[in-house]
Amino acid sequence: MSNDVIERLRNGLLELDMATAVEAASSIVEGDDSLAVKDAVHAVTNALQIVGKRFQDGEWFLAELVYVGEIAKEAMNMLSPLMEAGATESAGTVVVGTVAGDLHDIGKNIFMDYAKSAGFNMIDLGMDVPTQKFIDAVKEHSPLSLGMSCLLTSTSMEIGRVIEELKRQNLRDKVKVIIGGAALTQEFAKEVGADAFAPDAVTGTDIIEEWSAS
Ligand code: B1M
Repeated sequence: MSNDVIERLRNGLLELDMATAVEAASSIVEGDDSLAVKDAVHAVTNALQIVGKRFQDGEWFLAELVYVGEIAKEAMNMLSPLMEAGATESAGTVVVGTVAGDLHDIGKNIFMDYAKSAGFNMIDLGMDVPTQKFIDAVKEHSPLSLGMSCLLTSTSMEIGRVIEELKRQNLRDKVKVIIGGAALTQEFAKEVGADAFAPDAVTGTDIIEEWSAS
């Protein structure tokens, strides 16, 4: 697979050109090359980081942020099935959601794709997930791990709330908590009592694989 198609995907996002991004994602899917799919996911992530900087610097506005989010989701919806193709037997169940008040789900979905391809049974609670919904899902599925994604500084304390509620309901020692998303850090994870912070989807998958094996 040539680098040109990956570059076209990246440019489609950076130039807000849905047709180019979809055409490039479609070529990658037709190529059925797992390495190219990983490069493509990396290109989407990288382009969104650049977009975030443009937004932060006042070069781009909310309308552009919304549209680039739609392009990224369209491309990821096409790429996702190829990432799931490697799944074999279940390595365990993981419940995942984006915390209350937060409507970012692209990174959460990429983490889910990687974890699925490593054989995990992923239960997606979606985004803007209230504390009680996380707790109910832990009670219902008894998962190996509970994953929370968070991209806004203003909603990061939701993670602490969920962990406190797990403790209050005597569930904390029954589930490993992993957190990820651009607003979080290792220090924050320690502060709120999460078991692990994942800076990216690959590291997140490595962490739950370690938990699954132990
Ligand atoms: Co928003 N937004 N946004 N946005 N947005 C950010 C996050 C921001 C950093 C942009 C900026 O200012 N530089 C900023 C947050 C600042 C802060 O709080 N620190 C921001 C803001 C301010 C906002 C609004 C408040 C804007 C407004 O309304 N004025 C608003 C909030 C809405 C809300 O949530 N209530 C808003 C809205 C949106 C859209 C809806 C338009 C759209 C999201 C669409 C969607 O997700 N469906 C959007 C987008 C696209 C972004 C940026 C540009 C890209 C986010 C993204 O998808 N990145 C973002 C800039 C940035 O992140 N630098 C930005 C790519 C993705 C693959 O990365 O999610 O980090 P990420 O995931 C990574 C890892 O973090 C990790 O794996 C992934 C792949 O490696 N990971 C996990 C993530 N979750 C994990 C969970 C795990 C493990 C690993 O285990 C459970």
